[in-house]
This record gives sequence, structure tokens and C-alpha cells, in this order.
Amino acid sequence: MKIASYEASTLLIPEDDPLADMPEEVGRKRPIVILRLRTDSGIEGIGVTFYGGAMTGSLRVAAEELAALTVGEDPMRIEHIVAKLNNGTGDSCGPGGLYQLALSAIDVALWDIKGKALGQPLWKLLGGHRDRVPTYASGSLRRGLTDDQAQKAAAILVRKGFKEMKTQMALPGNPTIADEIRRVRVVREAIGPDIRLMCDINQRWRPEQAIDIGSRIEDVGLFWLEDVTRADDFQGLARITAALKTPIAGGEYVYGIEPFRQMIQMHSVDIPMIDICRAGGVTPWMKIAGMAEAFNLPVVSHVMPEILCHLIAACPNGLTVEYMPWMLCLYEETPAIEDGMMVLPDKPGLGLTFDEKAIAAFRA
Ligand code: SMN
Ligand code: MG
Repeated sequence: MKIASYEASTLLIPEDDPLADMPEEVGRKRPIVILRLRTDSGIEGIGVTFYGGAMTGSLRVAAEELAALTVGEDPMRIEHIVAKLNNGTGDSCGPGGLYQLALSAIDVALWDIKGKALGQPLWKLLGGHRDRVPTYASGSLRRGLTDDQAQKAAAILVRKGFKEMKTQMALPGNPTIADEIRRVRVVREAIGPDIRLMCDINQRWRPEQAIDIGSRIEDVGLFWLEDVTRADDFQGLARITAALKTPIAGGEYVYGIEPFRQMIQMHSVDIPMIDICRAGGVTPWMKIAGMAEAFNLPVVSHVMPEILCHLIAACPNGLTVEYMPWMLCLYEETPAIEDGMMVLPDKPGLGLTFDEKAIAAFRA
């Protein structure tokens, strides 16, 4: 089997909140790139990547230029293809940025092809540790909501059966420490003590703020506090992680494998969060998860639950899947949630089929 052709498109997808229908991001769109890699045997693999922002057109072209290098290659030899892409491209303009994001779409599509060729779902191909995985609702309890809206949204998520959910602090405007603390407390109040609650800061605090506010909310019992300061301040993160009882999660903003080595060695985080686009695909994602396992650390996923459920299910130290629903609309069908757990599909590869009508409607 050989790669025969490819096609990449830019789409604009809504960033709204289908889980609790809260108003913060209504009308906002996020540009993404979808890729199809076609083989001479008729199997097609799909990949999705984003974070290109205003450079998403360039990201699509980068994906096409890398895809062109895969034509004629055996899709089952993923490491061989990645080495070819690195040679003269990734090892001069990567690792990081558009290169890594584009590489990720190729790597995901290759794994999809491999699964389809072998008739196995990706989660089994990668290890098959569990056939259902915990998941948490994300994207509803955002920092721009009022306390009242956040409480209403949290109650809706509980009613829908979610056992885990993520909110945000580092509120917009000029919040006082009291404002910040009140937000996380009102959400906890709305959901009771038994729901796992995570909180994302998205790099917006300085280390001393993180230690100050983090220590005042230890009694809220957060499951984790995420991206508490700049993602590349490994030492600052380590100080915060040492100072707080609440577990610190982070990693979604860093590129490739190597930063995770630094973060793990310095104990910058308790819970590495691996973004598949910035990591560079399934291949490096699983290596990072293995590295974390050797250090007795769990790993968690970032966005695209329909794809990342496979990776969290595959590895023994996968903790939970972020159920961020923005891209579910791209597919005919996505994995079900039963009793707060995502149920892994039996279909080969990613088990996902683009909904061609939706794709046409989102075309940029
Ligand atoms: C996040 C960041 C970027 C895109 C989507 C979501 C956020 C998260 O940090 O962890 O959900
Ligand atoms: Mg985050």
C-alpha cells in the first residue's frame, strides 16, 4: 500500500457551547485545517489540526507541502515517514510552530490509515488498556460568564450526567482576589463535593499570584489547577507545584517531546497535559505518555475528545479526556458518553467519518 494523494481544506467552526448553551462565545469562529490522505488501496486517513489563527492558510499549505512528501510512501512505516519530513524541513524549521501543527495532521491520518488497514480501532492498536474512559465537560464554565451563569451552566452539566467538569479563573477585567476566589467557590457550591472540578488559568497569573490564590482555595478540592503561569517558565511552575497541595496540570502549550522531559525532571507539573497538534501527532503523544509513566505520572488530553479518547484509553496512565465539543460537528458520529465515561468505538482507525454536508457548510 502506498500514499497516492492528499487534500487539505480550511474550515471555520463555531466556538459556541453545545453542552450548556452559555452565551460567552456565541458567533465566534475558529479556523482549522482538515487533511485527507488517500492510498492506492482505497483507504483514506483523516487528520485535523489548528492553532494557526490568522496564519491558518499557511498551516493548510504547510500540511499540503508535507503531505506531498508522503506520496509514494508506505503508510504503515510512520516513523520512516516522520524521519523523511524532519529531514531538511522539521530539523531546520521545527520542532515547533506551523511545522509541528502540520506534521500532527499527517501523523494522525497515517495512524487512521494503519488502523483501517489492520481492521483495528486506534485505541487497541496503541495498547488497548481500557474500552471506556473518564471524561470531563469543558468549554461551558468560562471566565467571561457571570457567577450566576456559571452556576446555571454547572447545574446543567451535572444534570446531563457529567461527573467531571472544568471552569476557569483569571477572570476578565480587573478582578480582585476575592472575585477570583468567589467564582470557583460558587461553581463548587452548584455541583456539590463529589463532582471532580478542574480550573484553567491559561497562563494568566504570575507565579506569586498562583501561589497566593492557589493556597486560598485549597479547600475547594480542585482535581487540578491548569496552566497557572507561563508554560515555558518551568522553574516558576515547579515553585508553584511545590507550594500547593492542589495538583498542577500543564503542557498543552509546549511543542514536541523535549519540553516534557524538562517539565517532568523539574517537577513543573503533577499532571502532564499533552496537546496532539503541538506534540506533532499520535506518535510523539504516546512517547510523552510513556515518559510520564516512567515517572509515575498520569497524563491528560487536550481538546478533540473524538480523537484523544483513543490515546487516553490506550495507555495505563491516561487519567481523563477533555470533552471539548467544538469539533464534534465535523463527523457523522462521535463516541457516546455513558455514566460519565466515553465509550471507545469498535470501528477501525479513528472510527470517524467526516460529515460532508457539515464540512461544506464550514468551508472558509
Ligand atoms: C483551551 C485552549 C485552547 C483551545 C481550546 C481550549 C483550554 C483548555 O486551555 O484546556 O480547554
Ligand atoms: Mg487549558
